[in-house]
Amino acid sequence: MKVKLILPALAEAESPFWRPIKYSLFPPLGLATLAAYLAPDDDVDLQDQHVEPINLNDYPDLVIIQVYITNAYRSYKLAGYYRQRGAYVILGGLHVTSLPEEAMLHADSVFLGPGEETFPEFLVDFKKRQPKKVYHSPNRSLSQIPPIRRDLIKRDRYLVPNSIVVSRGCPHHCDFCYKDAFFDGGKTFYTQRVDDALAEIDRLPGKHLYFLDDHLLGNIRFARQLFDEMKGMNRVFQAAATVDSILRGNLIEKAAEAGLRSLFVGFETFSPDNLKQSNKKQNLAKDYSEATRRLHSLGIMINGSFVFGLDDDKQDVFKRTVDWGVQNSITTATYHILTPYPGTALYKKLEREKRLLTNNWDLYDTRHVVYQTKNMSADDLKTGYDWAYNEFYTWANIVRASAQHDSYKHKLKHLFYAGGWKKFEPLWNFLIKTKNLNNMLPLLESILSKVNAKETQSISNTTDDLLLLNDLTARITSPDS
Ligand code: B12
Ligand code: SF4
Repeated sequence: MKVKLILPALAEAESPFWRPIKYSLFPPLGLATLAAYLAPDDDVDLQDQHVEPINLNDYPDLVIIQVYITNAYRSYKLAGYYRQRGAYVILGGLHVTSLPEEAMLHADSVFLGPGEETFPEFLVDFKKRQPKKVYHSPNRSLSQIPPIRRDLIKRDRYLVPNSIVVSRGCPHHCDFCYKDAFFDGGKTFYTQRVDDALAEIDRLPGKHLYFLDDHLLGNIRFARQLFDEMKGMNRVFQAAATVDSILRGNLIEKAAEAGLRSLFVGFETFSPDNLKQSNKKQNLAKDYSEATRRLHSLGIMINGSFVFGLDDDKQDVFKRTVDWGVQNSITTATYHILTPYPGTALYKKLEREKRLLTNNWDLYDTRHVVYQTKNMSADDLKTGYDWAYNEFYTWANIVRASAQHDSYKHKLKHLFYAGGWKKFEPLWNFLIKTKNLNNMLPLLESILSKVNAKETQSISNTTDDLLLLNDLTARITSPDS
């Protein structure tokens, strides 16, 4: 059977503000996970439109499309195109799970929730020529899932080819998060067996790993065992976790010993009212600055996530949030305009209050205001959001934030990481064009190396790397190149 798996590009990936590097970070792990259930003699093609143009001159028997909210319209178009060519087209992912009726108009079958159970079930039905219109997965488990088809991933197109997920969902229930909607009707948080997770790690070449789990520290027993076992594996890794999990017990120390070097942390808001309204109880009365100090003392860089536009936010929220990030030496900040994804408790609340302004899903990208705001105008919210991004990433603020770390190496790593992410766009574009992105991995690994061990030697390595990167950028951006 000829099978085609497609991750269509997100709408913003083709906007004038598109930063190609942001969409060349991670390969389509969900689709590679599904591909593992196909037969060995199936002819399989996996295409990610963020890193390659989609080849439309083919006639697959089965087309599998992953639908996010801002690629929904593009997904539906592609689905229509391939159905006309006689393919059986199936749609799944976050947006299909939120709005199955909408997706059904464009597909032969739709899938709600995770695919590890429903996709193999569908394949059996499809062979018997009796596929159902809708598949829903109530029994969730990650035990005995086949190894992800990483051979289908074009590694050289991604900065972080070694992305991995060892759990699904999260133990919390924030009302703006997709999580409860996606996992509705079954378990909302579950992990792999530690042995299986370790086996998947072993399959990944090199040193660097990026855990895409919503909350890697969410199951304390699992995380403790995983980190204990990873200790001797000589890996460096990045992950995401909540503020309370950083402050509680000694799990974060164990993570650092296992190789954790950078953490995505959901601070979201400083207002207790906002936290209560969003059901983000786990952040209430937690000392955010203490969490950052603890991470920094372990040499872990921080990517802080913040949401603007919650009902208690006023005009001063932007400056306060940026200032706090700089004062607390956050390495990178991810700001979002509050976005009510369909299916979430937030969407239902704003719908009840008649505050939703549009159902144009392309605008649900956390950069646009799609709802009636409370304590500031939509224009002020958008302007404040844009200002915050620009302000946080001025060189002055990057230098100010990095200068406050105790260790010289941490200062340099901070400068390198934040500057590299936001200030070396021409270099990234060049590397993407020349398909050399993957060659930057050793550099990333070097930036993520341990802060306190062999400090002098590593400092000189890092300085060399910084000079090299500066030199490269200067050459690439010079008019002669
Ligand atoms: C990697 C990632 C990205 C990548 C995505 C590209 C890529 N190559 O995958 C990049 C960097 C581009 C990205 C960007 C953004 N992201 Co993002 N991202 C993720 C992340 C961390 C991991 C995705 C993943 O690989 N999961 C693991 C795999 C195994 O799961 P999966 O992809 O969902 O696939 C499974 C199922 O969905 C299902 N499935 C999927 N498709 C299909 C199709 C069929 C036919 C079937 C049967 C099954 C099926 O089966 C798979 C196996 O179970 C998730 C968080 C998370 N843990 O999932 C957030 C997440 C998807 N991102 C999110 C957000 C908010 C964003 C941004 C808006 C952030 C921003 N401000 O810029 C942007 C834009 C996204 C958008 N507009 O929709 C939200 C999405 C909310 C929503 N409702 O859309 C998430 C859920 C994070 C969160 N907790 O809020 N992201
Ligand atoms: S902690 Fe993060 S992943 Fe978990 S429910 Fe809240 S926003 Fe979602």
